[in-house]
Amino acid sequence: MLPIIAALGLISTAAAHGTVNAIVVDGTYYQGYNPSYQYITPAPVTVGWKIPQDLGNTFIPPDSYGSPDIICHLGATNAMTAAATKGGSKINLQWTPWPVSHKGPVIDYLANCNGPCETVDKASLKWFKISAVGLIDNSMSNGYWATDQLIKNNNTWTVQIPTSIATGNYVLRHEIIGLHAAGQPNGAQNYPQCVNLAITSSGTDNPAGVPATSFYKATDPGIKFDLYSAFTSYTIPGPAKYSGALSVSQTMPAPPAATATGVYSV
Ligand SMILES: *[C@@H]1O[C@H](CO)[C@@H](O)[C@H](O)[C@H]1NC(C)=O
Ligand SMILES: [Cu+2]
Repeated sequence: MLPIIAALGLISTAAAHGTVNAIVVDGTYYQGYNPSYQYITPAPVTVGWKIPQDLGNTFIPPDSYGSPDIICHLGATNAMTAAATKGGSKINLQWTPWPVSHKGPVIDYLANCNGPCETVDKASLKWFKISAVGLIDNSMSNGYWATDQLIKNNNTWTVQIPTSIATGNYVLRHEIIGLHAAGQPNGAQNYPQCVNLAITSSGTDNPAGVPATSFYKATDPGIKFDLYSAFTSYTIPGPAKYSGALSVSQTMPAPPAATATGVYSV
């Protein structure tokens, strides 16, 4: 029996991180990507960027912040379709159960593909920040963080598409940074997840963005951060938020009203 328990222990440790399972756009459900889909023929068509190398359910550490892996996670390749959305749409991102220990900020960026996101070169994407929530208060030990709020709401985070941006095909880069080991050098754990959105909007802004490989440095105060120290504030890393960013209150999501057709569903 013991070896089996030990093996299970290893599996649950490896599975202790997470990925975005699905997104719900204005009530319509779209399956996300799962690394196991590489074994399915024909390959499932998802709005989530493909991360077949992420079978270990891992994270991107600070010494990879200059690598293309920070863009949309480990070895990510383009999603094969997009979810139709509008300026002002609310998007719920459903994570696999997030570990309570992995406290940290939840950050969202958009990048205009200036063409189809299904074929865009990810290195060419310039991102602008549309949402960033970090430490909310000190109501629990080691702080009450965006991740605690996400866990409370069925492991779901809601982001709203700015109404002021121009119509276009965009990639949404949604990210959790786990700070549970971030007091150590190279200890922060970034979990970026990307989905394609075809956004119809009455806005005209094309916010200037920056490549994801320039977002963070290992020494940023929000990256090298001791979660177990007596902190009272937290500085969210990365570029400043776009002026047209909308803030949305995080609530328990309603069940999806419909499932998207033409894309993979489990
Ligand atoms: C809660 O999350 C589970 C797992 O992701 C999902 O199947 C379920 O639909 C979610 N519930 C709501 C109300 O969104
Ligand atoms: Cu983990």
